[in-house]
This record gives sequence, C-alpha cells and structure tokens, in this order.
Amino acid sequence: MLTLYSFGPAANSLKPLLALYEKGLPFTPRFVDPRKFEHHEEWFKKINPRGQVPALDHDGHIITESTVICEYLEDAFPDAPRLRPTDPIKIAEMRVWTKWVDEYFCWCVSTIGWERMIGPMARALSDAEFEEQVKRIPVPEQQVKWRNARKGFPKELLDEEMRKVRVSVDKLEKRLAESEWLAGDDYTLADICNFAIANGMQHGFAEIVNREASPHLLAWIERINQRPAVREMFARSQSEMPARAPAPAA
Ligand SMILES: N[C@@H](CCC(=O)N[C@@H](CS)C(=O)NCC(=O)O)C(=O)O
Repeated sequence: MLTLYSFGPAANSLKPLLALYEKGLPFTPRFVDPRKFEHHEEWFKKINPRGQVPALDHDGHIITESTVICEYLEDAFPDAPRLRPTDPIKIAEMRVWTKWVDEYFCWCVSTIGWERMIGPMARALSDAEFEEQVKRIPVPEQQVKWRNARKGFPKELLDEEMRKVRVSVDKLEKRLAESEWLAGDDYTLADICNFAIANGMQHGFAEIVNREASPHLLAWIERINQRPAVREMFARSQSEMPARAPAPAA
C-alpha cells in the first residue's frame, strides 16, 4: 500500500504526484496542511524527522526526498510505464538534470517564493505565535529561513537569486530548443522534476517565462500540462485536497 504525504500539487510535492499518476499506481493521498503548520507536528515528524514533505509510505517503509521517491517508484514498480531510460548514458543524463534542479534551480525559485508567500504568512503571526512555531521546526537551517522570511530577505540576496532564476530559465530554454524532452527522446524524471519547479513560472515569473522570451520552455510546460496523467492528477488533487493557500516551496 502506498500513501503520499504532501502539500498538494506544487513544488517538491508535485514530483511524486506526477510520477504516481504517470505510472498509474493507486495510492492514498494525505494532505499535510502548511497553513496549520501540520508538517511541524509531532505525528508528522515521526514520519519525516525533518518536518518536510513529500514523504512516501510504502507498506510501512518511509521514503523521503522528492527525487529519491521518484527513483524509488521506478525501482519498486519497474513494470509500470517507465519514467527512466534504460541506456546507462541516458540515465546519467537524466540524473544530471534531476541533480541540477535539486541543487540549483529549486533553491533560487524557492527563495523568491518564500519572500512572496512565507514572509507575509510569518508576519501575520504575533511574535509569541511565531516563536512557538519556530521552536517546532526540527531543521536549524529552516528555522533561520523562517526568521529571514519574516524579516524580509536582503535585497542583494533576492537580486542574486533572481539572477540564478534567469540563468535557469535560459538553460532550460536552450535545451528545449534542441529537444522535445530534457533527457532524450522520452518524457522522464528529468522532465517531471524540473516541471515541478517550472510550472507556474509563466504566471509568477511572467517577465522571463513567456512566449517571446522562452517559447520552448513555455511550450514544454504546456505540453506536460496536457498529458492525460497530469490533467487527471491536477483535477483529482484539487478535489481530494482542501482548498488552500499555495504551499511553501522548498
Ligand atoms: N530536498 C527535499 C526538500 C523538501 C522540502 O523542502 N519541502 C518543502 C515543501 S516543497 C517543505 O516541506 N517546506 C516546509 C519547511 O521546510 O518548513 C525534497 O526534495 O523532498
């Protein structure tokens, strides 16, 4: 039996949701409500001691880390439609893309997301309420991030992160101008993991992700949104998970 703990179809939570639907694997979705700081509650920290989503429970075994969950699903369910190439060279190519999103692309988009979404959420709390929440965050670096978001990130940092967002968009655009999918001829975890971060940038970063500046990236975002599994995932996730504010990005 599979249970996925997630904030719903955005950011890191979106990766395993896309993989599960694409592979047609039945699972129980368990929405963890970021507005109620449910991910910092004791019951959830027993599942993931880092207090972060997503987390997958497979017959009582917990797997964390969004990209690792996607790779795990490939290993555990190899007969379901494949999302990883078979050629070792292509697998390496795919993993360079998933490593890049986890180490670079995700973080610059995340800081801007925290400034825009978490900052106002943190400032809406009283000092005492905020300290109470921060105390429950198990990862010290995340405590620092919450404090910085509440104060507002320094302008130089935001400028640098925006520069990295632009570098990321250029890199994706260049690759997608040459190839329909990121790691070769097929839709793979390289596409899933990058789409999880890129989807929505056509709205939140419309000045750089648009038809004129990044036509191939936009076409790829639209192409993935049109996939039957992706359409079903968004439709079902919306009805299965309560209406909510956007989830905090990484
Ligand atoms: N490296 C982890 C990052 C997980 C992560 O940062 N999750 C975010 C949501 S996208 C989260 O739980 N944020 C809440 C917090 O850190 O307080 C992964 O890829 O799964």
